[in-house]
Amino acid sequence: MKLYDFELAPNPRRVRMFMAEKGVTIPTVQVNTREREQFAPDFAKINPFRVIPVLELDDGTCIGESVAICRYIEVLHPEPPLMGRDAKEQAVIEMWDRRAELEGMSAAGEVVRNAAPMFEDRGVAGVADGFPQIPALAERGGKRMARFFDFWDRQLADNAYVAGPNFSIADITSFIAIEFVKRAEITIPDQCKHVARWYESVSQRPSAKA
Ligand SMILES: N[C@@H](CCC(=O)N[C@@H](CS)C(=O)NCC(=O)O)C(=O)O
Repeated sequence: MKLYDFELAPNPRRVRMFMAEKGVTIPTVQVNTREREQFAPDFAKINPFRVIPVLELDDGTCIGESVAICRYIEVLHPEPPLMGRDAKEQAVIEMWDRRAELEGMSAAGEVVRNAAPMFEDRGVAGVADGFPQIPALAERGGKRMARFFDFWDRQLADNAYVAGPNFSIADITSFIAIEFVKRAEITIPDQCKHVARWYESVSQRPSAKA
């Protein structure tokens, strides 16, 4: 089994953080997306969408998508549970994780991909060129992040963690979204005290360094 990874990329970091929480290690193959290694002809066989992370199993099956990889690891290593134990917990965690992905990661991606010079003509992950950056999308992404922080502050006012009393994959996705958007110098707004408290506690976890 091996994980196609890149230490500077946010989505692979989600998987590394998930593995670190579980004490799982998997050998990695570094795919330097800054050097465009995802566009090497052979990588299309690993992931035709040309994005990382990908988990390659010993039988050759390639699992793309961070959450699908985490799901696989969760089934093999159920402790500590990060995706819920029973039907209700699983549904609530998935709800918040999807929200973190759709409202947080995707808004952060909108900002970074449409503003950072390294993504010029590559406004969409996994495309080599021909997708110009749209500055208005970066601006709108910033507004979406403000909305994300506001919702998360309300959720974290009443909950220790994003999906309730226990740390879960929803905290990992939320944390990485905030880490990702820092590249565009967007940080937790001063008034979001609950997000700041939660972010500080997640930052202290050893897995935050994975
Ligand atoms: N939905 C995918 C997103 C994967 C993704 O966008 N990965 C980025 C790295 S964080 C990538 O490989 N980008 C390649 C590129 O920029 O062309 C997931 O959850 O794993």
